[in-house]
Amino acid sequence: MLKIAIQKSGRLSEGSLSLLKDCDVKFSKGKGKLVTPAQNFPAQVLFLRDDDIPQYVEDGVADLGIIGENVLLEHTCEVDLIKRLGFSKCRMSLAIPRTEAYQGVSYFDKKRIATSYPVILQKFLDKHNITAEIHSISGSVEIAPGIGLAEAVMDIVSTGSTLLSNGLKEVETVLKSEAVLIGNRDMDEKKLQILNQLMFRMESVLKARGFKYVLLNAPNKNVDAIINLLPGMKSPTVLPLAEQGWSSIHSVLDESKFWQIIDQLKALGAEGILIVPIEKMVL
Ligand code: PRT
Ligand code: ZN
Repeated sequence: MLKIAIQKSGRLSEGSLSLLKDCDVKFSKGKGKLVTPAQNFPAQVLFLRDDDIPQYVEDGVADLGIIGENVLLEHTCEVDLIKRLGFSKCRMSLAIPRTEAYQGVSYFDKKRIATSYPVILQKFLDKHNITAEIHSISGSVEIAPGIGLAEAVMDIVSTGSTLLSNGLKEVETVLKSEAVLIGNRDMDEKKLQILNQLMFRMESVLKARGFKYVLLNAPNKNVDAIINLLPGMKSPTVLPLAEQGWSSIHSVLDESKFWQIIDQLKALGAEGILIVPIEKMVL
């Protein structure tokens, strides 16, 4: 039985729940429940505060955990980073009042910086040979300059609107973060076997994200040119259409590339273009 800790409620919950669901690990998330067994996989899901997860995984209370990479780096715990999961992306940045002129990191020398992530900030300051006073506070970091507690902040930024509405501007990215899967270092053979099964599922789910299945019809004379635009997993499938001189082309495509090539596809006579989501991809 593998014990998987995920955030009870917050910015990681939805992504963690949908990843497990896409891996076909089914369980009911009853209100107020702290632990629930999976119905069709040898696992239990624990619902915890994200900050508690690294320690629980280190101690073996949970075998696996899903947390933000920022939390992992702040809590220097003895756990393994098994996989980056691609959701809950954000960055940790230094920000200063909008009206201040900024010429580089030396700005922070001798300044007071408020943050909830003193370990990460200290590492950044050391790397840049900056001596600053770190004010460790647990929430609402962005108000610190306004109330005279600090001259700068280091906080998590996603859209940037929190900084903006507090009269701050982002001046340095300290690190980029996303959800990560962490694991206990002493799992026994049985647990490692279940972990292998879960990783196989997770990798096929994560690989499929960001890719689409493309189907289109094209005149035969342009099939080669269109195939050149559509690098499939191996090579695209080309099938003759009932209509003479036309073919149907099927391929897998990086979603972000689709909008770059759509005009070229149309210029080559592609018609009836369908873009279909892929649930899992086993290579
Ligand atoms: O209750 P619990 O302790 O479990 O949750 P929490 O309140 O500590 O964490 P939560 O749910 O806020 O965030 C969990 C994780 O999500 C973080 O550790 C990050 O890895 C990731 N994440 C992604 C974010 C954001 N985006 C984010 N925007 N965490 C926090 N924010 C906050 C940020 O602190 C700031 O107040 O959102 C504000 C900035 O957002 P923008 O969009 O205005 O820039
Ligand atoms: Zn937290």
